[in-house]
Amino acid sequence: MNAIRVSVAVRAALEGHRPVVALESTILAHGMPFPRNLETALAVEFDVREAGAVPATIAVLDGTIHVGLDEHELERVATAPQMLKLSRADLPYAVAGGRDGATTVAATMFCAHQAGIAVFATGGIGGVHRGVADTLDVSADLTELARTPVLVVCAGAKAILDIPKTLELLETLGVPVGVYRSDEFPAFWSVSSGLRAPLRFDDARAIAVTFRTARELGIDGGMLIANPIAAEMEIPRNIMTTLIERAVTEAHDQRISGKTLTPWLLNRIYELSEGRSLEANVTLVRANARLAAEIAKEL
Ligand code: PSU
Ligand code: MN
Repeated sequence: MNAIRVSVAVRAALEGHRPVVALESTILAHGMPFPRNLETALAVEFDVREAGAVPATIAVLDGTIHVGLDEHELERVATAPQMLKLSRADLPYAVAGGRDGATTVAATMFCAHQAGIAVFATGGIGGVHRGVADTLDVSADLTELARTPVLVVCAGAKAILDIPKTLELLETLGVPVGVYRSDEFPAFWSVSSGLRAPLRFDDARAIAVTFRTARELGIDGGMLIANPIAAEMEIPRNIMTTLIERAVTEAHDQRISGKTLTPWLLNRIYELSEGRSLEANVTLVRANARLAAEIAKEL
C-alpha cells in the first residue's frame, strides 16, 4: 500500500526474518515534554538495537505512515507543534489530508501489523477511564488488542484509568494478559496495583511460544505483556494516588474529555509531581523495549 513507507533498515530486517520491535509516537508527541521525549526516543531505539533487534518507530508524516524513522524524523515528531494524536479512527483522515500525526497504541498496532511486525513496546496502554459509566470513555487500544495480532509490551496501566475494569474488559475481549516475573499486575510507576496477574511468564521464550500458539489455534487478536518497573525505580502507589485523584478531579471540573483527556492528565501529573514521574517513565519504557526485543528474537 502506497500510504505506508517502511524504512530501508526495517524492510531489510523483515525480509531477512530478523527481529523487529515497533515503537509508538504518541508517547513522544503527547506524553513527554521536549527535550526528554527526543532523548527517550533515541535511547529506546538504542536499547532495541543493543538487545539484537531493529527498532521501528511509527508516525504519520505528510500523510504517509512511516514505519521506521531516522533521527531527523524522530526530532520532527518530538518538536512539531501540530502533531495530531492518531488512533485507528483518525488514520484515514491524516493520510488523506497529508497531515502529521503521532500514533497511539491502537494505531501503532494497526500500522505495525500492516508492515508485518508482530512485537511492539510502549510505556502504558490506554484503557477504561474512571467515570466510564457517565462518559463511556474506553480507549481504542483495548479493541485493537482484541482484533490485531501484535504482542504489546507495557508497564501496566496508569491509575488515571480504572485498572480493574480495564483488566475485566481485556478478558471479555479475549486478550491474553501476562505479567513478566510477577504475580501482580503493575500500575506503571508502581510495581503494585493490588490486582492479580491474569497470567504469569518467567521468560521471553514462554511469551513467544504462547503468542505463536494463539496464531496456530486461529485465535485472533493481540496479547498484552506487562513488565513491572524495577523496584528501586518505582514510585509507590500511595504517593501517586493523591496526585492522580487531584488531576482526575481537575479534568472533570474543566470538562476535559475525549482524545485530549489522556495527554492532559499525563501532563498535569508531570506538573504535580514536579517532573519526578518522568525519570521512572523513561526507565520503564527502556526496560520494555529490551524485553520486547528478547521476545522478538524468540519469535
Ligand atoms: N497511557 C500512558 N502513556 C501514554 C498513553 C497512554 O500511560 O503515552 C498514550 C498511548 O499512546 C495510548 C494513548 O495509546 O495515550 C491512549 O489514548 P486514549 O486514552 O485517548 O485512547
Ligand atoms: Mn478516550
